[in-house]
Amino acid sequence: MNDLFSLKGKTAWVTGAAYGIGYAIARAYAEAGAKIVFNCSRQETVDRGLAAYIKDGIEARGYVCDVTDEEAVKSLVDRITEEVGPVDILVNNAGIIKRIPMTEMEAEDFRRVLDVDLTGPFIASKAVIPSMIERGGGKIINICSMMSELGRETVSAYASAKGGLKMLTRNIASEYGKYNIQCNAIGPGYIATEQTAPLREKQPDGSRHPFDSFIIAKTPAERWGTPEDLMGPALFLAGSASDFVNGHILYVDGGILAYIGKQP
Ligand code: NAP
Ligand code: GCO
Repeated sequence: MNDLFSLKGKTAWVTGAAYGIGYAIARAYAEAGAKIVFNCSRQETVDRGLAAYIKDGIEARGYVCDVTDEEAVKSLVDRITEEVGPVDILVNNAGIIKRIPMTEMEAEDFRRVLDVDLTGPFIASKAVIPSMIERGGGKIINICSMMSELGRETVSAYASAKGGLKMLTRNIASEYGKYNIQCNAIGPGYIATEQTAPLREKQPDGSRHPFDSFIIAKTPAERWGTPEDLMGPALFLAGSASDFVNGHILYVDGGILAYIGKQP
């Protein structure tokens, strides 16, 4: 049974895994025996991530590479293959959000969010699938969102991207399942990371941010998630335990999507 969750001998590439959700997922994979590689668009973030991995006793390789740059991603995959080994597990975690009311949002900003959060996973997946086919299979895990299912004010670009990522997940599963490639997604709820820090900032009087209180009322677990809450689900989708799971969006949200919300 332990082999169902073992990643011994596997190479896992987690995009954007310098901290936050990606880092927690990479840590879970390392503890399950995988070799870890990650990339960020900035050297300082890669350096920050490498320092964290070293502190946690994890051997990881970090590379500067913007997931929206197809030539750079292709070169990165060649470099990973040469320096570490062919990618067995890809986690499309790198992502950005811009919280702007839609009618005030520049088209360029909308396009950038779509480019990072949707085209990036397309580019990275396209870069690793041929080698996975040659080697008899692989795992692709996309990091979706509550916004793959729900909208809210100011996140039109992000919701459009994450909704699209849900369907890209299903399409990769459909197109490449016959090659023993499983493509699934994790849909985290509201997780306490740098990306959501603005939504949790204490008010000047020390009270909770209104959005913080809102999420607590919308979550049956009555708490924000932590990156560590995603480690088990991510490990399940990366190992042989999920070999017959394909095109699935696994929501890890404390019950938000099941719940109408607490009466104010
Ligand atoms: P985060 O703390 O903002 O970290 C994002 C990471 O992605 C950083 O390492 C960043 O490094 C990297 N990145 C951003 N743009 C990139 C690019 N173009 N190329 C390569 N790397 C890039 O994010 P997080 O909260 O951990 O979220 C990780 C993923 O989970 C995202 O896809 C997010 O949409 C999703 N998610 C988050 C939550 C949540 O509540 N936090 C919930 C659901 C889904 P650089 O800036 O140096 O590139
Ligand atoms: C927001 C948040 C969310 C979370 C996450 C929820 O502004 O609503 O940033 O989008 O990041 O995606 O699942």
